[in-house]
Amino acid sequence: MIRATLCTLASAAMAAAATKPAGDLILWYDKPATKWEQALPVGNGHLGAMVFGGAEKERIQFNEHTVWTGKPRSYARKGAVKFLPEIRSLLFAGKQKDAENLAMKEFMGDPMRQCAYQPCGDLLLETPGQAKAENHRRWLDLDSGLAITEWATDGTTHRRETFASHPANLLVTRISADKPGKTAATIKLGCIHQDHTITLEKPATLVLRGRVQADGVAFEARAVVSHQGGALAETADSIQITGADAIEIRLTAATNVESWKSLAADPAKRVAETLARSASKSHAALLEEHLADHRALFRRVAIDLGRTPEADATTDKRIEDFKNGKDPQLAALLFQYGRYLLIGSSREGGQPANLQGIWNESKTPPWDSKYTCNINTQMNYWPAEITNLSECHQALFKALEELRESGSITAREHYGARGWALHHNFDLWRGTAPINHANHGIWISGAPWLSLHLWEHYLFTGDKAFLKKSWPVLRDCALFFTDYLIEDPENKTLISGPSNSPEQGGLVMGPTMDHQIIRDLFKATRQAANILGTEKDLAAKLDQMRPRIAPNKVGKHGQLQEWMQDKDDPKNTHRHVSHLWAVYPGTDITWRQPELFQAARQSLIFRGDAATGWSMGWKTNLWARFLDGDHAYLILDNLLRPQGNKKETMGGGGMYPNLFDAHPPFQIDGNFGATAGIAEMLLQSHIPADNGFLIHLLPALPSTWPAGKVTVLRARGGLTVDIAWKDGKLTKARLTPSRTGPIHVRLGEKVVDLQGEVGKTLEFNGQ
Ligand code: FUC
Repeated sequence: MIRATLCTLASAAMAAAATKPAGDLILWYDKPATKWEQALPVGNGHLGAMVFGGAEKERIQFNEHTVWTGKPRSYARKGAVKFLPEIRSLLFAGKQKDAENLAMKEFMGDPMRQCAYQPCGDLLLETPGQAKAENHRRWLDLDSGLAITEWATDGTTHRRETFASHPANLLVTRISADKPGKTAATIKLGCIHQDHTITLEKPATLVLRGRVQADGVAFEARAVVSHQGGALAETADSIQITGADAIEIRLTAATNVESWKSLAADPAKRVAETLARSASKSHAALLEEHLADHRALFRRVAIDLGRTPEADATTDKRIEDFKNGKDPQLAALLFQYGRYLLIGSSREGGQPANLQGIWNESKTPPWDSKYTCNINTQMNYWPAEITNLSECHQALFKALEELRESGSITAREHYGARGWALHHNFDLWRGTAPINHANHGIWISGAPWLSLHLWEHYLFTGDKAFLKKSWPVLRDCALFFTDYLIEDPENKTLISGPSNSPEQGGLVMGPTMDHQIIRDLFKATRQAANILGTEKDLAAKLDQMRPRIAPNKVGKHGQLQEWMQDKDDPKNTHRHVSHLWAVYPGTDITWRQPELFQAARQSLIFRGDAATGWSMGWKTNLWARFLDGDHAYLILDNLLRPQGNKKETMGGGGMYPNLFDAHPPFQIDGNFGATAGIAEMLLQSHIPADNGFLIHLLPALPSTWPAGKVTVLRARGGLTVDIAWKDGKLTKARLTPSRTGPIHVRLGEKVVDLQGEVGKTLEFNGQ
């Protein structure tokens, strides 16, 4: 009797709890979001939105990629170059503070701060009478790009679906129920910018017009409402639908930003054109178009790291429990989420993914939600090539063309040099001059590090037309350094400076990271010149300068030196691991140079495993390159902890409930770093091997993932690669080359040479 009662109670409780939606490529929750970091992101590279998923009240907070503070301007300080020789002399004389003081006075950008990415507005939905909603569940389906909320009231199940269509440039929300006539909502817009109006235009359209500041970015957003059945009523700023079968809202937004140089565009015209383009398309047709576009990118890669019943729990619970080591599918989900976020925040024709991708709800976001390029912007794009989203890289490449132009002024005014320069940040207005403070803002490797992304794209795709188009950016970047590098009076090597090892140690001459990057830049530019059959003189000059650049050095603690002097502190656990750039993402130090490789590894051990979000992203990749899968996994494990718990995450970094990476605060780079890191654990292709690259299969497989499968990754040399493994050993790899010739495959210590034929898939089982 008692037993029966307990069972009944238990099953009643189970019936009330929401059940997991179908599929494993989902983030799901059984409560609405109360905080932004619980809401679920959708995006199309132009518009981004965070869906809170409430029943009675819904908030869909949206962004448009060009809503920023400020306006077009140059940040270069005229005549700063006059002070360059003195800053260098002071640094050579060991007078760092004097050099920094002089630089603060005469060498920094004008102004010394850059602008901030801004929110656009809110789409607000109210459905009275839902306070007693049951079986509430909300989820994000990575495979379809749909954010869905479902709940039941009085026997009716209600459903809301939101997606961001790239082809239509629309944010589309559909509300429906499993019974006719039961769908109702009051629809409003909101905005936190002071200077805004919200009006109603017939038929059934809400219009938000606003300005970030008087002479700056102006924007318009329009929400067009339609309904099947029921009745419509309007007020001056809201639309009310009652008794309908379904409601659809199509929202788009645009600004007056014509380019980084002009505010001459007409937001109203843009919005009208966008809406008109799909006005005749049904909801089903819009959805179909969106799914085709999204899946063409997303479905290229599938990953299976194993599945346990833990994968049925809500995502926030899974993050809490990940430490138990029983939920490998969460790592696979994190991997795919990084790909999803890149598709959502970086599409051709849009701005590149910023510190928060495309999602931001604050007028004063952390670090302005701009582009910090002493690690963060680059990390955003680490997964782009290897995880088969090459097209998503294009938004960054467009920005590089623009930075080449704005950076040429900085090169001239600050360094008296040809080519272009970029310091540790840029913004919508393509600021390139040093900002914030001389002790970390004067860092010269923004341009070459980002330019190397062009070269990487070429290595992965083999696209010569692309290389030709990108050549001016690459060439001018190298040209800058032929003018900029200076001879070290002591040992006569060529060194960089004034610069810093991000973001510590202050202003110095010759930080190791700069030299590693410049060496790789010279090598890539030289090879590109060769491939394109152009600029022999420049190529010869690069050949001549490259060996003279200050080499990597091993210091007294067995570490790789971060600076010219052997002054590293083995107790330094700073989040930046800049001098390890040559191991990842660079290629200057590999296991083929055992002494330097060992020293770099020692440096990473000194830095420790505790870190902020992105730093863990970087360390995952580094341990993968050190061919230590278990250590790479350990870092990933730390990253997959609930954020804010210093003890568990060993540094405060981790994950928010919506699987957004926590620096903390939210910074998207850690998501991308984790995705790239998981890929790098399964496949590496950075080491040249006669006319191609060594394809290293399962280079850092952790013991926690004994069996699994990944399809279809990309490797340098234009290969696509599928890998399956069991009991920690390769069972089958499939390699499809884009050209005919030998393929060198490495598995464990063994290298096997296969003969590849263009477009023909080779199967390899390790023999
Ligand atoms: C760099 C990092 C910080 C932060 C900021 C956006 O300055 O050192 O940790 O990620 O970028």
